[in-house]
Amino acid sequence: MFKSAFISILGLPNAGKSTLLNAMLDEELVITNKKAQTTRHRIKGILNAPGLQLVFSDTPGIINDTAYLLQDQMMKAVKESVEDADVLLFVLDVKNPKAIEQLKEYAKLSETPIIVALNKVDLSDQELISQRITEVQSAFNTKDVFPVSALEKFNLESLVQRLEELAPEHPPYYDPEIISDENVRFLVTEMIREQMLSQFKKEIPYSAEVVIDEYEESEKIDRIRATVFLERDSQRIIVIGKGGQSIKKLGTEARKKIQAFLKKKVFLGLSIKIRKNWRKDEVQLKRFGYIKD
Ligand SMILES: Nc1nc2c(ncn2[C@@H]2O[C@H](COP(=O)(O)OP(=O)(O)OP(=O)(O)O)[C@@H](O)[C@H]2O)c(=O)[nH]1
Ligand SMILES: [Mg+2]
Repeated sequence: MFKSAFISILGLPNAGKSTLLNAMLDEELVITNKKAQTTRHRIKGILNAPGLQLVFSDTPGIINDTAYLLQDQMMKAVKESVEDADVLLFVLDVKNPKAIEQLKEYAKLSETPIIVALNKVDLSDQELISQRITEVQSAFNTKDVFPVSALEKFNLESLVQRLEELAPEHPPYYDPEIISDENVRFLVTEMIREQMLSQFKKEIPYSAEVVIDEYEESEKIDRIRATVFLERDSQRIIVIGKGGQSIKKLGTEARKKIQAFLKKKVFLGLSIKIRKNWRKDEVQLKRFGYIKD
């Protein structure tokens, strides 16, 4: 008997959804960062075990007041992932009391079973954790609340075990050898964006989108050329930095990540282009893949 399930991971920005997915998969598949709204797309990550396949969807953090079309599209991706899930996995930062109210709206959208990961317990104490468990159980009408630390990989086994119990009998949906159906090009753009998030302040990472122009694979080395799109000329000056130092660091650090992921040598060439206000521009968002025809 084989079990397979689609599980959508939902939560507010910065709750630790992507960190939790990586921890369950034991892979650095999706990017994570201390800045909110790191994840922009729904991204699948697949956990394969004997007799079991759990197909997780990592999703962008839920925001109520969207400020531009990109965020509207991000919330659309969240709603879609609710519709086709067998189980909803809510991730709540144990220290954020507002999360429960905001997530209740999403719980109402479907009849799908909900299980809750109360994350970042490493930063909390037993009293707060117990209090939160009671609140969450009653808010979502579920007994399945798991205090976890995605960062320290604490208590993840019992969470996965419960997901296995809830999974319907079904043959695997994907080849059990793969951990994602995302193509390598997309994952590479994400790794470049992750370095932008770590390296640059304020608006710059939010104004950045990365596109692969050329990807030439060979036995020993992959040669990749990518463009970083920004919104303003002033941002270009910062990203390039004095004597090109900043863009050099961006390229070097991103290349290290990509090499570690691909387990292969990589050449990475970066250039910069400006697309004014692309986050509000429907045509650009279509080109960048946020709006599907
Ligand atoms: N201390 C602690 N930090 C955590 C834990 N889980 C995640 N974090 C940190 O919280 C920050 C946000 O983590 P992400 O996984 O990017 O959060 P997310 O929910 O995917 O965020 P968005 O994609 O922006 O919605 C990162 O700095 C993580 O290292 C945890 O269990 N404990
Ligand atoms: Mg994320």
